[in-house]
Amino acid sequence: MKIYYSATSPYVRKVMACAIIRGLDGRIEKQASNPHASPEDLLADNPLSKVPCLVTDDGLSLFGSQLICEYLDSLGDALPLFPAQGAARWRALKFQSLGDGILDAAVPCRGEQGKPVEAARDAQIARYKAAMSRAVDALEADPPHKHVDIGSVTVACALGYLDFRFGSDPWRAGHPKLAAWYEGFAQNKGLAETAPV
Ligand SMILES: N[C@@H](CCC(=O)N[C@@H](CS)C(=O)NCC(=O)O)C(=O)O
Repeated sequence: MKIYYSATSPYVRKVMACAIIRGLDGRIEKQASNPHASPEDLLADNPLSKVPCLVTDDGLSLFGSQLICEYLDSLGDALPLFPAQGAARWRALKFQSLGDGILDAAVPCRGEQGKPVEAARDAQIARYKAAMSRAVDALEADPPHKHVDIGSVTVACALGYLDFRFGSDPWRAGHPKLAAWYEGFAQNKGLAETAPV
């Protein structure tokens, strides 16, 4: 396995801590990467240009520390870090969300603090839009299935949010397969009843 790695990323740290705890770190090759420079190799595996990104021995690229940690939990026979069920599972996942939530605020906050005000705002908006655009391109190349699972539901919610908040910058142009998938999938009761207004 290979991980796109930044020594100061707390999300990378979380993944590597889990790998070490479960005795898997020896199976992971570290590739130093600066996600803010959007290097081609990282973009090829993660259109969001973020680290950590893990490429499995099967060639599957996984990004988002929660997903990567869950994948690592499926390997080997050490005790799992994701309790299988019951109160222990929900308590562990709740704390994972809380810890990640702190980082989701702290990491961009730290990044913005070092920049001049206007330049920081414009550069950050451009960067966010580029990540959204690459992610929509990736979904057009490989749209979700009609099957309802946590992945297709999350993608539909994300596209609905783009309609809701970025309607003047429509994502459907140039993405006909994804648009067709979304039109059908958005009819699902759970999506229809939760559409933002
Ligand atoms: N939700 C992601 C967040 C990853 C993340 O934001 N990583 C930072 C490094 S600490 C990054 O790659 N930033 C680049 C960017 O936001 O453009 C995770 O849990 O892995």
